[in-house]
Amino acid sequence: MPDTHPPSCDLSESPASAPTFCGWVALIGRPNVGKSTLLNRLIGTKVSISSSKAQTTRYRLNGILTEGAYQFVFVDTPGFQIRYRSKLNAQMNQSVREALKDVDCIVVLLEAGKYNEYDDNVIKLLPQNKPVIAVINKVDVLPDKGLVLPQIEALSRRFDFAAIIPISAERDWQVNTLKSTLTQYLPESPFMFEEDDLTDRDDRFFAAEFIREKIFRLSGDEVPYSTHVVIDSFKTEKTLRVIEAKVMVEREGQRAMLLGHEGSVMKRIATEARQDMERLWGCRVHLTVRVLVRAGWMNDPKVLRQFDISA
Ligand SMILES: Nc1nc2c(ncn2[C@@H]2O[C@H](COP(=O)(O)OP(=O)(O)OP(=O)(O)O)[C@@H](O)[C@H]2O)c(=O)[nH]1
Ligand SMILES: [Mg+2]
Repeated sequence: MPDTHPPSCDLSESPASAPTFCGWVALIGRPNVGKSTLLNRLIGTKVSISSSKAQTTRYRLNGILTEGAYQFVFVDTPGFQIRYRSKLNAQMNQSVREALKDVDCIVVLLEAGKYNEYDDNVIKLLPQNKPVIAVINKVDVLPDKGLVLPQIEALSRRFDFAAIIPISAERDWQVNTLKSTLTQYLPESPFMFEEDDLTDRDDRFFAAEFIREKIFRLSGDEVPYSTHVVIDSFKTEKTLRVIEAKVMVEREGQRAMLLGHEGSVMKRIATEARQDMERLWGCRVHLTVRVLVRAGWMNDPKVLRQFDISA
């Protein structure tokens, strides 16, 4: 049989296609403004951990969204603050500064009805040579959305923002407006990731992060800041993942608090973390978590390196 396909139908050749746009967008702001909640909302899946406690995010995390001709790579960053100083905090701030260097556009998050010195320090970090969009998040907490207008007015005097957009990440209000505003700042470029990629992090990272999120959500005010999660073993079987993790704490008292009465707190942490992993991966997970005391890990550079805290 002669080949009757015209040359233009040869699928091995890449067709002359419409242009694509792909770029990096950093999400920055003081602790607790809703950066990670917004990242999850933008990409439509929970990849970044969030809690009502400040400084939940410790590591940069890229969340990828591909829609039509556009691919956004959102960079979630730790909350920027300079009041509490430890080596860990210094590393977290450094990762915010680094994130600003290589992106095409910056989204700085603020909170509706609030503005303080922490926000001021973030605005001081902003470069003049990149588009910066101010997002006023948590507008749902205002008794009347119109109350955000004076804040928009005041913000526009602090910095030359490309746009100022009020949103509610939690209620999914105006997040699409933000997304379509951002499309104009993505440069024309081939996609850098596969169209169905959600993040650049691997499954071990999410296992550790989901445990850390539950520690932030379910244990007392101080304990989460003294903990670090390490994945000791991660095995993938057909429909099951078997994960062994340990949580480092600074003191024996913190270990007792994390375990709770007859291990009840730790049990809940492990159960909820496992459920999140099962949702993300769509398979069963068997998770065991130990709690160990390792005094001084937060300020010991050797230990920080060993734990790959800046990864
Ligand atoms: N009411 C309301 N709460 C929100 C909204 N977005 C986020 N939050 C809450 O704000 C808290 C902090 O959210 P995160 O997403 O962890 O904030 P973050 O900026 O990533 O915080 P760090 O990682 O600690 O810097 C959580 O309790 C969220 O549920 C919103 O639109 N409205
Ligand atoms: Mg966060």
